[in-house]
Amino acid sequence: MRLDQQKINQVNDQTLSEHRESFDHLSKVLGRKDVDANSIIGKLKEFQVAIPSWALGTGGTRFGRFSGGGEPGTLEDKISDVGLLHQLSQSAGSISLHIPWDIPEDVEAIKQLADSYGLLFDAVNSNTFQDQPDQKLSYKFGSLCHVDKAVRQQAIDHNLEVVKYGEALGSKSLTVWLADGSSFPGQLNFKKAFQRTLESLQAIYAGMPSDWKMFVEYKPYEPNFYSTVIQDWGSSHMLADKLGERAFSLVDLGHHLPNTNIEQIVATLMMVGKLGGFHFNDSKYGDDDVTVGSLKPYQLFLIFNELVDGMEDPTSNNPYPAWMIDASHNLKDPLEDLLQSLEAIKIAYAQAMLVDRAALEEARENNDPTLAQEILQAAYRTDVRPLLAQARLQAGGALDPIGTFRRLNVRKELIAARGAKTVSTGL
Ligand SMILES: [Mn+2]
Repeated sequence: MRLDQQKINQVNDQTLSEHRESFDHLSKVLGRKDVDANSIIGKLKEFQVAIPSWALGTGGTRFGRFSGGGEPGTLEDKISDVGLLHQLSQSAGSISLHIPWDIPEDVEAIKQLADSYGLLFDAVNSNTFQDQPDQKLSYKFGSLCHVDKAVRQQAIDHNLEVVKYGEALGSKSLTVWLADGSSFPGQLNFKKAFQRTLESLQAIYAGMPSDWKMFVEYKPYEPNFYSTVIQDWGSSHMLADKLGERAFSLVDLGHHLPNTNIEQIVATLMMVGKLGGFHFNDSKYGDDDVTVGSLKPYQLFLIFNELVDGMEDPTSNNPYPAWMIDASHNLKDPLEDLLQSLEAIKIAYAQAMLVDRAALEEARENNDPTLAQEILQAAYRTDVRPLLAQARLQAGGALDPIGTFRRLNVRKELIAARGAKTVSTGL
């Protein structure tokens, strides 16, 4: 469904003068610090985050899932939902497909549909963490690391098939996340499993078009509870390094053990030009439990501080990272949760752009941790929301995306069109 632009404008009009007042005030405050609000707005407008095709239904846990109404049942519906998010936020300009959950049957029609919403196809994602109904061999004991060559070949072939779909849609990268590992001590030969994984990834890498990138995602545990073959950024980087210049590590915020210094990982990977992709979420206990920025917004800011530093570093040859939201939308309306996520990501990005980098560097050179903290927190404590709202307004989006989503009764209309009891594929 497409929202009537007039209706978005009408909702915007109700708070427009209030917004203008806040924005003018913030512009003046930033101007006094020699910060040009318009240049930040320009960067915010360019910043686009991919929405994965599995994120549009209500999430759950292995104990249960309580689906909401009006969830998208087809790939077409999912694209339409991402279109809605993009229309409201002007920041969700691409979709990341999961194969085989979302195989496009008519590629041209799917491409046209996405195009009609102004959406591109970002990285495609393979799935060797579960068995499909028609699958010959099982991934119960691993896929790319499996002891049986035939299983490894099946997993390699699947990844290459995913690349084919991606190519047809205009994607330029493959994200590989493996569940491979072991649940019991002694089960797996760590060295052989790593070696076999590398060889399998090399076969996939060799089969990708020459302008494609591969992102190697890591995760410390789950679904295996003793060891994971690609457990951390070190393992991921070793693989990416051996694979070649078009292979990169992918950092997923939730794929770290508690208290890991993720911002340092980001800085280090960007220093060597190997941070290719980034997945956003937040978590208290593990993985992708909750909405981006809902628990640790300061950590998110510190991470963005390094991302901005890496992106602005003229000595770094790191490519522009592929951004994606990768979170389970438990309990909340997934579209509202994604709008909140987009807002949190852009707040952290805008705050990071406010950091006075020259002053920070000087404080570091002078061994002045107090001043360094003052500089960082001055940026973090700036309410940048008027900049985000102004960027959306200029691009034709909503001043208040969630408020507009509710005012226009979008979920109610989706339920009327798709039904009250719908279950979307995914997590
Ligand atoms: Mn991820």
